[in-house]
Amino acid sequence: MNQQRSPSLLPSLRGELGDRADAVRVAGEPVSWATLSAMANGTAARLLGARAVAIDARPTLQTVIAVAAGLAAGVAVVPVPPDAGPVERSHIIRDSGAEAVVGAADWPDVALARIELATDGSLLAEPADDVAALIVYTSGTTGSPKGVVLSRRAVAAGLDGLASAWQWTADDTLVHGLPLFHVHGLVLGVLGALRVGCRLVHTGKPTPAAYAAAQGSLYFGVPTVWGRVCAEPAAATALRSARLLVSGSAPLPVAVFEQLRALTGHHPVERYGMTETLITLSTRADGERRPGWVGLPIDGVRTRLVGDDGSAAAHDGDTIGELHVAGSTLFDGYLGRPEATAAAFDDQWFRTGDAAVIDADGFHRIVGRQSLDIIKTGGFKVGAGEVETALLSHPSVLEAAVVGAPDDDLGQRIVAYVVGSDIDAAALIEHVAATLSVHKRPRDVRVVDELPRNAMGKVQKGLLGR
Ligand code: MCA
Ligand code: AMP
Repeated sequence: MNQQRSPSLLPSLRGELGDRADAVRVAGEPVSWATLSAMANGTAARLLGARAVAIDARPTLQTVIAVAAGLAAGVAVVPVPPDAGPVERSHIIRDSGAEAVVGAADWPDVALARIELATDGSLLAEPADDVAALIVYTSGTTGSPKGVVLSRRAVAAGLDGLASAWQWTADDTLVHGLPLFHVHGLVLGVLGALRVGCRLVHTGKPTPAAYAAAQGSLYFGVPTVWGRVCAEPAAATALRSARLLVSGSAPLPVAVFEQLRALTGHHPVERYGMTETLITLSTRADGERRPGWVGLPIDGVRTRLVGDDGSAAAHDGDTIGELHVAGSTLFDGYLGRPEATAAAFDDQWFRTGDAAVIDADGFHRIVGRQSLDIIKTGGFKVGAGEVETALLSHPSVLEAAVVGAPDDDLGQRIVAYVVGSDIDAAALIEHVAATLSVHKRPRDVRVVDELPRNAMGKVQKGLLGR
């Protein structure tokens, strides 16, 4: 399958697959490939030569056109979360070096040139493979989010590997409603459809009712979405006619896997990845789908398991090691942070920070994160450090420690332990939502007299009740 792929990143937008009416539909708004291509290329002509452009990544057709425009121009696209508060937004815009905003953006505090979407234009030359396609911001344990530079080559390789694993073809109709500022919703969920040449229905929000109504063949969701689908059996049973249900971005609880199987008749495919590596592991459409396991490396990816002492951990299904990945889907580095990039690699191997096991058949299971300071909530990665910094910027907070607590719906929910005076929990939650973004807000605030610290003064998060 790979050998037959076009050298273009998005053949559907270069007229290589003919045209398709209603090819892309976002929140009810349809567009054909020909119109999308004309608008994207017309807009691209206004971007040529820019280093990077920002996009207010709302779940709209305009976002898809703006992203396609950046790609057509060979200008790195920086998707900004639409709910980002001023601190997070200005960090992303400054750090990325974005020189303009493409399309509508309600950012009163941002002094960047605005580039309107064009209504028409002709095809520009295909940019080279090694040009950056996207700069996606991702949280670490401490500090502000880092810009992950993803090349066109990595995006193409990652999508081709998934097309092969999932038998994803132009005959599919892909349905999802995931955010357009992360790899899952944007790279897999939009660029994937445009590369494979299948129809895309983006439901605006990933609600069970919208998934049921869309009548797709291929569905993407994070575990929170799948848990909510199962909680509405009428919606779940409507997915029986689908071909493949895919889960990723966080561990799919075995109970949700079993409920999905019972209600939809499908064993969901589970896949694993990171912003930095794109998707590296997946169960396959034509292979075993084992609850709790994320399968095998996709084409072009290699993995290894490294024990605490740096030696290779056994592939016996039990021995836990840190998962390292290498191959064609990896990012180019963290923008402007050579030390952080160097620290993330051991030679060609990217250290994922995830603990995993591999069995004798090469099947992988993700056991958890190595750091307590990375929280996955609703499929969003949030660094404890950035939330603590936001909390400490509130005048009533003297000390703060943030942890992830198990949550049936979100996987983990953000819990903040704070020391201070006259603490109003609701106001603190709102403060984080407005400063960073809504999904980074704590769901619980617990006021304590002091934080547990070791002799060095470091907070012992393991001792904080969950
Ligand atoms: C609540 N709301 C607020 C506040 N509190 N608004 C302003 N201020 C507040 N303090 C509003 C929200 O805006 C929203 O409104 C509504 O309340 C619900 O918010 P919330 O409860 O936070 O959302 P949710 O319904 O619980 O969201 C669940 C979700 C979401 C839809 C599953 O977590 C989600 O979209 N997750 C996907 C994450 C993802 O794509 N991750 C990929 C990254 P309204 O509804 O009106 O807007 S990982 C990745 O890319 C790697 C490579 C991978 O492996 O895939
Ligand atoms: P992000 O940086 O937002 O791309 O999130 C990447 C992280 O999400 C990984 O390092 C894992 O911790 C987690 N993750 C993604 N997919 C899965 C999965 N299928 N199972 C368990 N964890 C996952």
